[in-house]
Amino acid sequence: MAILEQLTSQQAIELENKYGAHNYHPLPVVLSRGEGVHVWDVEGKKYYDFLSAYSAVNQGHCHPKIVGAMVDQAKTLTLTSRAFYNDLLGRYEKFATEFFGFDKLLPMNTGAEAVETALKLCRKWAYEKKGIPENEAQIIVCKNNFHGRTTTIISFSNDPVARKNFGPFTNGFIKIEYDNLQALEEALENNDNVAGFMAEPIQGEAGVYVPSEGYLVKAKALCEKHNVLFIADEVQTGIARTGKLLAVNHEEVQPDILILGKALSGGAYPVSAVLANDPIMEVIKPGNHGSTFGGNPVAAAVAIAALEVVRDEELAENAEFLGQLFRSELNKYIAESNIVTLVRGKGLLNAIVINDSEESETAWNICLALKENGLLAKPTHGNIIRFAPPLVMNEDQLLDCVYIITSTLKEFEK
Ligand code: IF1
Repeated sequence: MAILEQLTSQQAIELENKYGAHNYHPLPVVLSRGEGVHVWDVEGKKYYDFLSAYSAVNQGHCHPKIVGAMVDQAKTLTLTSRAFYNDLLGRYEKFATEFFGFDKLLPMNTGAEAVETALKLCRKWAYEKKGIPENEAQIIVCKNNFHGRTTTIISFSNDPVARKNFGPFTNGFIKIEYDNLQALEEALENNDNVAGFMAEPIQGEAGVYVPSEGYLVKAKALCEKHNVLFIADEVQTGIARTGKLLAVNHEEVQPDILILGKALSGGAYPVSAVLANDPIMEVIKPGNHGSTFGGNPVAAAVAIAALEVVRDEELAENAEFLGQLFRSELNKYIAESNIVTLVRGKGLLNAIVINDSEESETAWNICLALKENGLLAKPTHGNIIRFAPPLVMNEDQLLDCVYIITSTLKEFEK
């Protein structure tokens, strides 16, 4: 511990470089503490966090209620496996199913695991309820999707960096254009073996791409017409991030299968879940699926606390209000800017597009300058910068951040 406390940023970075696999290219900042909307580096410099661990820390860093629930439960019982019952899981399942309006919940740990779970559930439903011939089920997905890193999930990614030399891949996926109802209709009409349609309500990794109004509700209606399950991956968009509890709530759509992760624990612990109603979830029987850690008592206690914070602190309403303010303030700047072409997003999931090529270093350099000025954000695709602060931010802090962002961008105006 003493050695760790004395580490400089440079030393910490060198350790990761030497002993860790190089599967990330982080911004050169080494964080050692977080509280609410702020994080501090090992030298003690304070930053606004405008990534929130990719929307996992919606409730703010080290929220006392969430950490308190975690610590209390960690001192009492951490893991039983599902070979035995524990006294927290059922309570959590009741709370979360009522919170989101589904009959049942299947607990997992990471987002990718929950996506895998949803795909397995969808296929099994298709064979046992819809009557698709064995091994023929197809699931429709969208171009430029991001659903995680497992072999099956990257099988239907179109990001060459995420896929290259990881084959052979899993079959059974049909890829269509996102935000294109005609493409969905054609895919549904041309194939009797479609089990599900899976989409992100806003494409995150693609660059915070918000679909046209009505897309989700019409996609759901098309799925219903063809007896196909509508699977919403709300791992990133869910839990108040976009200004509603779920991003599908903007169009009052109830997915057949809902996938949650990240902020389900407020970023304190890996907690993910798949929710569905009985006619779907009942196809899963003992031995079909599971996880050693999924549904453990610490996860259950943390998730209940994390959802209570979202409800009690009205984080969806705050995200909606601050999101409007953020975009309108940035739009005032963009009207006179040569370096930023637009801001888009919903609630506090937003991105700006930099007026430069996708291959340019400009967005990365802007993020380095933002870091110097006390705000942490990360480019998504080359020239796009995502802005997703914790939802516990207040109006003064948001305006302070708008000032940091616009004054930093001005340094880059040609
Ligand atoms: C990384 C993006 C965010 C997700 C959706 C499932 C998962 C994710 C919609 C898997 C994860 C993360 C993981 C992260 C980068 C990232 C991301 F930039 F790729 F788009 F959040 F903004 N579904 N998204 O967004 O969840 O297994 O990671 O818990 O480092 O790969 P996971």
